[in-house]
Amino acid sequence: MKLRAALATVLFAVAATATAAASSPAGVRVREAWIRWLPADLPAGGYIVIENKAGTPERLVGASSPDYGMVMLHRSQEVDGADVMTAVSGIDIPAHGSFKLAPGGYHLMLMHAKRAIKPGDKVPVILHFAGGAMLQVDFPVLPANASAPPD
Ligand SMILES: [Cu+2]
Repeated sequence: MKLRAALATVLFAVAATATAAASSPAGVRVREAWIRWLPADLPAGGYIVIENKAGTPERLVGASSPDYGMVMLHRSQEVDGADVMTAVSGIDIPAHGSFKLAPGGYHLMLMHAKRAIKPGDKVPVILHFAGGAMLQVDFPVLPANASAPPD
């Protein structure tokens, strides 16, 4: 048990070092990040507005979090009255533009929580961009009935 905990600490330290070494994407700003918490270990949705102040497009190609075993890029669509989610390989943020991940549309799907996460927590999420740039953002965790970003 002790060895296992020590190993986990070492692995986390390695991951943290790798994140710190990666450059963040020039011109990218984020706001209105939040996670909608759901009970019973259900996957949680992550939402955020990504702004691109640069003159070249950016592409979000993935995300990860030390608090979740897996984070995917998803798109929700209504098909025949049912909410259907599909995985997407990337999300384009146009030059001098922005992209909003929001309920009912594109979102981060956070799965396999590694600790008991509850409303009021903050979850660090690392956004991965094409070309290898990364950006860590703290996502506040809101209750299941929340629909707006905290402000
Ligand atoms: Cu989803």
